[in-house]
Parts: sequence; C-alpha cells; structure tokens
Amino acid sequence: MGKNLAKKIIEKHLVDGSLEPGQEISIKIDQTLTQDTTGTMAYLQFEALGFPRVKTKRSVAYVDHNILQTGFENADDHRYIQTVASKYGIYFSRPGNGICHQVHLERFSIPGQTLLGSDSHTPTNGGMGMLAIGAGGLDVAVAMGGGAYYLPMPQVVNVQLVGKLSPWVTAKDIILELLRKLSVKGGVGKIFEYTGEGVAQLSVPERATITNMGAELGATTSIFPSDKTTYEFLKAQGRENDWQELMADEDALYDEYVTIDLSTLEPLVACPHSPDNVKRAKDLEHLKVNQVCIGSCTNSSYADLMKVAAILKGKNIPPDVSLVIAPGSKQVLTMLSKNGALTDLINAGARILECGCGPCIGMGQAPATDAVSLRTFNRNYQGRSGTKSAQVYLCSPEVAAVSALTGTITDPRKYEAVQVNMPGEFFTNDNMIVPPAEPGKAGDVILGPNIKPFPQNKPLPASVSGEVLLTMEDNITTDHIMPSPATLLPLRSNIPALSYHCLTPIDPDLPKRAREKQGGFLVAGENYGQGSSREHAALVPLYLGVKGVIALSFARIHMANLINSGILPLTFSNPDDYQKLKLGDQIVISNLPDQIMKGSAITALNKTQGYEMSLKLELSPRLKKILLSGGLLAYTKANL
Ligand code: MIC
Ligand code: SF4
Repeated sequence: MGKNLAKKIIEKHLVDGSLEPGQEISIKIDQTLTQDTTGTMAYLQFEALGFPRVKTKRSVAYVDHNILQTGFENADDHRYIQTVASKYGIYFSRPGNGICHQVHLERFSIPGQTLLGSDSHTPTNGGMGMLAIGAGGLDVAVAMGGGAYYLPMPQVVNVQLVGKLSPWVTAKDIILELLRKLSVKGGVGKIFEYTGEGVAQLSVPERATITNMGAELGATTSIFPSDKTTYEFLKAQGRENDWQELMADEDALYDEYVTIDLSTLEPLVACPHSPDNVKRAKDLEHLKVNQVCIGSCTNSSYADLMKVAAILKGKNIPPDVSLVIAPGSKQVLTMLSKNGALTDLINAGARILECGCGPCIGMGQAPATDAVSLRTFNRNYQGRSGTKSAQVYLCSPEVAAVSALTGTITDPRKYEAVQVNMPGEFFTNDNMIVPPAEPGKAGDVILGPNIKPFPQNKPLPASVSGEVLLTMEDNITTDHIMPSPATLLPLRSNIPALSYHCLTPIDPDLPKRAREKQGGFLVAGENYGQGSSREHAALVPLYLGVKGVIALSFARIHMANLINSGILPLTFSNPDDYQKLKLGDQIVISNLPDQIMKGSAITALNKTQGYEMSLKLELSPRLKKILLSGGLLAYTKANL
C-alpha cells in the first residue's frame, strides 16, 4: 500500500518507535525557530542544559512579538536573544524583519525537512511541504542540542480539495470551513494532509494560511505537497535549489478522510470568542465595524496585502473605522513600497504598523470598549485584543478590506473581484538576518535585570496533596492561564512577576489563593490549554506550587509543557467526577511513583467529600520517567 506524505517524512526522520497512531515516536529535527516571547525561556533552558552549540541544520531566533519597547524589558530580551544566538550558532532575525512564520517561509523553509518551533503556528511552514510542529521552549531547546523530538504518532487525515474557489472566496475560507465542521478540538492528535485538484489552485502563502490555522483545530500539524507551485515560489525567492518534489503515493492510505468542495464555499467569518464559531459573511452584513486589522502570520503575505491595496486604491476609510495594517515581513513591506501599493494603503487612511505580530497578540491597537474589531488573524479569544468587552471577528483580507470601506461586515461578492499575481521574483535582502559568530568568536551573552531564573521542579515525592484551587469549563486557553496583553508581555522572562496574573481572567483571586494554600490542583473540562505554545502557562503554575491539573482532556502542546515542568496532567476515568469536585476540596494521591509506574490508573482521595476517585495518566514509559525526575530538564541532564 502507498504512503501518505506525512508518514514519508516521519519515516525519514524516525529515531524511535513505530508509526502506529497513539504510540510514542521520536523524530530528528532539522530546523528550529523561536520567537522572543517564548525564546528567552528556551535559550535560558538551552544554556542550563549545557549544550556547546546547536546541532541542527538551521536554527533561527526571531524577534517579532515584543517589539513595542515601552521600557527596557523588551529591548533587554532582544539583546539577550541576539547575543545568545550569536554564541550558540543561531541566525538572528532582528526586530522589524517580520513575523517568524512568514519570514521562515520566505527565507528558510525547505520541503521534506522537519521544523520544531516554540510557537503554536509553526505548522505555517507545512504550506511548503515541511513537517513543521509547534512545541514548548524546552522541547525546542533539547532539539537545538541535537535531541530527538517525542510525540504520540498522530492519525493522518486526508483533506481532499475538490472543485474551484469562486471569486472572493479564499484560502482563509477553506480553513474556517474546516473549523466550522470540526471545532477547536477536532484536530487533536491529528495531522491534516491536503490533496486533490484544489491544491494546484493555491499559492504557497495561501497554503500557509491553511496550515497556520490548523493550530486552531488543535492539530499536531498540517501539510501540503511540494509541487510545481512550490518550485515557482522558491525560485522567486532565489532558492530553487532548496526544492524537491514531494507528495503522497497515488494509492496512499489515511486514517480519516474529509472532502471540501471549494465551489460550494462562501466568504466566512469566525465570530466571538472562538475561531470555530463560524458564520457566513452574508449573514452578518448588518454588523457595524469600528476597527479593521490586517496582518498576522495567517494573512500578511505579499499577495494578501496587494489585494488589500487594490481594493483600497483611490478610496477613503470612513471616519468611524480605524484600519491598521501590519505587514508580515520586511520583504513584503519593501515590495509594497517599491511598487506603490503602500502609497495606496496610506492614502486610503490605513495606519501602517511595524512588521510583526502587533495587535494579534494585543501588542497595541486594543479596540475601544464594546468595539467590533474585524481581523485577518487566527485567534479571537475574549480579551486577547487587550479589551475584554471587544467583539473580535476573523476573516480573509478581502472581506476585511471591503468591510473597512463600507463600515459594516460585508460579503464582497457584490463587487468586482481583484486579481493579484504572484511575483516572478521576490525582492530579497537578508540584511536584517544576522548570522551567528564563528565558534569561539562570539561576544558575551548579556542578560538584563528583568530576566529572572526559571522555576525548576523536584523529583516527584511519594505522595502529593493539596486543595482544588480553581474549577474551570471546557476550552480554557493559555491566554486565560497566562494572559499576554501589552502590559504583561514584557514580563515573559520574569516568572515571579507573571505569577500575580495567572488565571486572573477566570478568577482574579487565584494567585493569592495559590500562595496562601501553597499550591494545589487545578480542575478543568475538555481541551484544557488550547491555543499558544507558551510554556509560561505551565511554568507559572509550577512557580505557584500547582502539583497537578485534573481535566476531561488536554490540548497537545500544553499537556507536553505540563509534563516537561513535572506537573501531573490527570484525566477523569469517570467524567461525573468532574462535576463532583468542588473548590477547596482536599485531594490526596498516595504512593504516587508506584501508581505511575504500575499502569495508567491513579487513585486519588477526595478527603473533604470522603470518596475515592479514579484518574488516568496515560503516558509512555519515557514521559512517566520525566514526571518522576521532576521535568524534562532534570531528565535530559541525567540522561545526557
Ligand atoms: C500566540 O499567537 O498566541 C503566540 C503569542 O504567538 C503564542 C506564543 C506565545 O505565547 O508567546 C503561540 O501561538 O504559541
Ligand atoms: Fe504572532 Fe499572532 Fe502569529 Fe502568534 S498568531 S505568531 S501572535 S502573528
């Protein structure tokens, strides 16, 4: 039987394990990327592990999130990352050069290679035929040192794209349709592999829009074949030598199949406060918009912004709409500037931001109270924009641009569609990418006063006990666990300072209670920890003494981050126990190491209510050992 593309790449990189869905495998990592808000921790951990230099084919450190320098903190982080990168063999993409995923796609992506990134949208580069996976910083640090990356072998889902997109219907609508169908937890434990006649209609950046938002499905990653279109993109970047043809065998087998008929799709919009709350733009046409934001790693490519410029050319943004545009990269911005499209954007009244994440991570441009903000981004969790009462909607650049002109959400199909061709040659100038120093030739690594040591766990004790500190619902995001507005992002290198804000969007008293009770347990519903890869969502609870999270289910990256921090990720054997557990209940788990090593069932006592609860810890022997050691850092050091 033939093989699918994901399996072919995994097989080529397999270090250990068999490709049975659910079984733990480990793969060799060719490339890594970090960004600044997760990067400082990743490099502190890399240094703590004592590796002399990276062993990957290519590692890149980006600065793209924390680029608003309202104090010394972010600038200090940038300097630390630049100096550490130089010393250990890592390329440094300077602030202003663009969003990690967009720049990586343009300048570093290579079909068939593996990429591990400390950002949940690392699968963006799956649009180039890479096996690109998001992970916590510590996993990336280990991979930089040459260690394999461990993951449960995902199921591979074949998404067949048939038919043809109608005018004004875009790649964004394809992934919004999948989110509508499958929900934010529909992709957990899965790789989405795209095939079918629809693939050839999509450019590489359009494919990247789709693989980017596979993260919102909870997927391990998403991938497109590397074909003629991929070759043309690489050639236009002056990198045709990086190309190879890659695709699934004709008789390839998959674990699941989904078909999307492109001809039936319409312009779609994800409504507050979840990317899977998808409706037709047509059905939202009455809604007035106050702010329109265009950019993010999902939709800030050259063609995206050229379409926006073509729509806005010669027109005016109404006085009650604020339009902000953050180009994805210096390459994109330079090309818009050279061909005059930037003038069209500015002339229409757009506010042009620096190339970076910007409003997507709440780094500025927070909307007004109760405002409706229409964005081309990938996440619309409540409060992420910086304004809790704001209503954030997600859509394509085309819908965003037309709506910015009309002042209400608008189905653009009543207008004549704009056509933008991919350039035969991209303008390239890598002067904002600093190569590392030769071995032994780097200057000192410079730390700033806001960069504090990260917490480290101890080996697991014989028994753990503590109170239930908080009970939560389904789909809690890492933005709830460790909120990241512009005021808190500069504290990403300072876990003690961040600890005062842990889970405060759900309960402002949680940090105080956790301190008073000296830690305890968190209780949650399904898909706990969805969203970002920030390991701060595990390191901060660790700092506050959290010993375990008991949930109905976990999101992939967050569960790995909990284990890496030595925090127990427990699930309920009997879902009714989730309802029974109450705030303040005293939980005791005795003989813990024995229970863990014996199997997957863990018995816990609810001392307050006087009953025994059966919990599950379904982990590979290696993950169990990591927990027993007190986390991945201690485990890796002991096994180096
Ligand atoms: C995000 O989009 O949520 C982020 C900010 O890029 C995060 C990383 C972080 O929290 O630093 C992600 O997606 O992993
Ligand atoms: Fe940056 Fe937003 Fe992409 Fe995260 S999702 S990497 S914040 S642009």
